[in-house]
Amino acid sequence: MIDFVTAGESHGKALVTVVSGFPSNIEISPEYINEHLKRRQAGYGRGLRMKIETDKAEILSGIRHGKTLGSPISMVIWNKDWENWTDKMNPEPVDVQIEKISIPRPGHADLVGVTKYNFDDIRNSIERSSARETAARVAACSVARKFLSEFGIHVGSFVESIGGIYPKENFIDKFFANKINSNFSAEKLNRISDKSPVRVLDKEHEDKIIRRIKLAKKKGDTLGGTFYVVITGMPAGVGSFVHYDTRLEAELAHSIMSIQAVKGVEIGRGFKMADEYGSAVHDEIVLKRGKISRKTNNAGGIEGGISTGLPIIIRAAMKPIATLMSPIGSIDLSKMKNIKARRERSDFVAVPACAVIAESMAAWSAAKLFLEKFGGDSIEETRANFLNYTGQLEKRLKENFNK
Ligand code: EPS
Repeated sequence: MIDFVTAGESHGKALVTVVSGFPSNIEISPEYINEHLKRRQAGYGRGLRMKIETDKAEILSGIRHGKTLGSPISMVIWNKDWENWTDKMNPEPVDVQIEKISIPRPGHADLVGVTKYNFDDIRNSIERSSARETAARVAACSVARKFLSEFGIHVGSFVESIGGIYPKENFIDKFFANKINSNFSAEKLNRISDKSPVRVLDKEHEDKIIRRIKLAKKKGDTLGGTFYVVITGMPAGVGSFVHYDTRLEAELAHSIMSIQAVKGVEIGRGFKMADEYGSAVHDEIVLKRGKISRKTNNAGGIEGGISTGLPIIIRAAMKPIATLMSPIGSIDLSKMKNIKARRERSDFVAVPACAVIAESMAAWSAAKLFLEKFGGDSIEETRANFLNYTGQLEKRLKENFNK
């Protein structure tokens, strides 16, 4: 069973993660992890913090000469901004007076945090609820991503909309129509979307979105959006219907929903399916050149909590960033009076980054259930189990039904 924890405050010394449960002999380098950390930092609409930080993972344990040992992998990402926060965020008491924050931002964890943890300073809520924590998640999930790639399983994403601006033609429809070549790698999506500052797939759409973000910035406002994560190469049979917590859909939804500011998750055509006749949405089973396949992929690659072998398609919605430069109403907890909310240095839009984080979390969930199926203490053992199960599916089923 794989597991990871993260620790670290947004303006603390560092972010830390410990990853456990992966087999030995997975090849992984700091460059690989750092490439995904860099992707997480990008995107038009990020705040000034991203100019300060160049996130890099320092590996402390669990990897020797570029290969996993099977032991816990620990990593640290140093916060460059820490040097500007040594008093405010010192783990030890300090002599200087630190101004307390008493005005919560609606939509942020500020108020619920002080309510729940009985804090006397909103700073204590801000720091750990911050999406800065996702840098550690991306580092941790890079191990899962690399592991999956060894089996030809790839994870990619693109932004579908920001501020309600959708593309004229949605590339994802090709996936739902099962018109995508069976050896298409989701990495190709990243190769296109990573070139766009808003991670969309066409220039006209990009221009419209950038205009919308500029307008929001001018107004001191923020935007949210929607994005797709696609997993290709997953064989049929990962996840299970025998327990609620082994269902692949449930596992993925939990992972994606756990990302800061995500308010909605769909698998396949999700909510749209609810409006249609069954005959219009269920994916007809067909034989294509002797192989079991589907006419369409509206289910998004999962039926009964188990992967079908088609691309896994996840859509998520991120709400607009809560910190507003033209703030809305709040209260001052120290005076118990109505007042406008506080400003804090922040991003205006973080949907492109959120999609990269969602890729990472999706890779984690996919690797978790993949390993539960195929197991192994070394990647060689996992591979042997994998190869023994995949291939010859049609022959195996036909033989079973003729016994
Ligand atoms: C950050 C995410 C956002 C940024 C943060 C860095 O965090 P939050 O969820 O708290 O808004 O705004 O940067 C700062 C807190 C800052 O000082 O600018 C990230 O993804 O690294």
